[in-house]
Amino acid sequence: MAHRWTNDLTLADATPKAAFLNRRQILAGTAGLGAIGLVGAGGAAHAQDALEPNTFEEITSYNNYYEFGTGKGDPADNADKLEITPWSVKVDGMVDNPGDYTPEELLGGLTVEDRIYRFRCVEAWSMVIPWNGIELADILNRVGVQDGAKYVAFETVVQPENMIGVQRRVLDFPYVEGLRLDEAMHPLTLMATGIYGEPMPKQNGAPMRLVVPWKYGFKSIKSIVRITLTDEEPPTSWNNANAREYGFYSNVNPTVDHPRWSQASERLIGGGLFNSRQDTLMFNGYEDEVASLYEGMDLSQNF
Ligand SMILES: Nc1nc2c(c(=O)[nH]1)N[C@H]1C(S)=C(S)[C@@H](COP(=O)(O)O)O[C@H]1N2
Ligand SMILES: [Mo]
Repeated sequence: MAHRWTNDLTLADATPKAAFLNRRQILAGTAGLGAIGLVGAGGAAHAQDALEPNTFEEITSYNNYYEFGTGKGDPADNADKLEITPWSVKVDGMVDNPGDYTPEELLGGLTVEDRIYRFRCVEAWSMVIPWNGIELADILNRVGVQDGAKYVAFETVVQPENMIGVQRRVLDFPYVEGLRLDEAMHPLTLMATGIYGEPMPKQNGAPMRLVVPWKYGFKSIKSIVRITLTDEEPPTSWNNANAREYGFYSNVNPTVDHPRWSQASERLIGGGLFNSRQDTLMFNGYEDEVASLYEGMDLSQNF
C-alpha cells in the first residue's frame, strides 16, 4: 500500500515485528475490515526521531471511552460488548452521495496510511500511537462535499444495553464531535481503522474512529456511525458538558491552560521509572503543518 505522507515519528527498531507478521496472517484469514485491506502495512523507516510508540498493551489498557465507564481500565474491561458487525455509517447533510454506508463502501479501495502520531489528552497525559487509517479527506471526496459546507459533524454509536456508561448517563450521549471543513480535509486528519497493523480494538473505537493529532484527544471521536456536512458549527459533547472548560477548537496549546490545571507539560504514559513529564508542544508538535489554519485567530479566545 502506498505511503503518501511521511511521519516525523517512526517505528524504532524495537518495534515488535512479530505483530506485523501476525497481522498479515490475520488479514489472510479474517472477514470484514481486515479482509478488504483496511489495515495498513508497517511504518516507513526514518531514524531522526528517538520517540518510540507506546506498546500495544499500553494503548489498549489506558483509555477514555465514557460509554464504557469513566475509569481508565473500564473500556478494556467492558468494550468487548460493543457490537461492530454489521456496521453502518450514515452520511448526510451537504453531500452529493448521502446514504447509509457499510465500512467497505465507505473505505474500501482507499489508501491505508501508517501514521505514528503524538496523542495528547486534555487531562495532560500523552502517548505515541502507530495508527493505520485513511485520510478523512479521501472519504469526504468519495461522498462529495457540496459548495457551502463549512463543518463536518460526527456521532458515536449508542448501544445502551451494551454500554454501562450510557446506562449511567455519565455524559449526554450520543457522543458528538466536529471539525471545521479545512481541518477535516487536512492530510494529518485520519479515519483510523487499526493500531500496530491490527484491526482497531473495541476500547480504542472500533471499527473506525477519528484521529486529529494536533487537538486534544477528546476531538478524536470513536466508533463513528454518522458523518454530517453542514454550514453551521456543530455541537460537541465536552463543550456541551462544560463550555467554559472545553472549546470547539481544542487545539493542543501549552500556553493556554485548562481552568483547573496547566497544559504546559504532560505525563508520558509508560514513560519509564518516573512516568516522565515532558513539555507539551504547540499544536502537539504539528505547528509547521497546521498553524496556518488558525492565522489571525486569537487562540486564547478560540480555545
Ligand atoms: N465516543 C467517544 N469517543 C471518545 C471518547 C469518549 O469518551 N467517547 N473519549 C475521548 C478522549 S477524552 C480521548 S483522550 C480519546 C482516547 O482515545 P484512546 O482511548 O484510543 O487513547 O478518545 C476520545 N474519543
Ligand atoms: Mo482525553
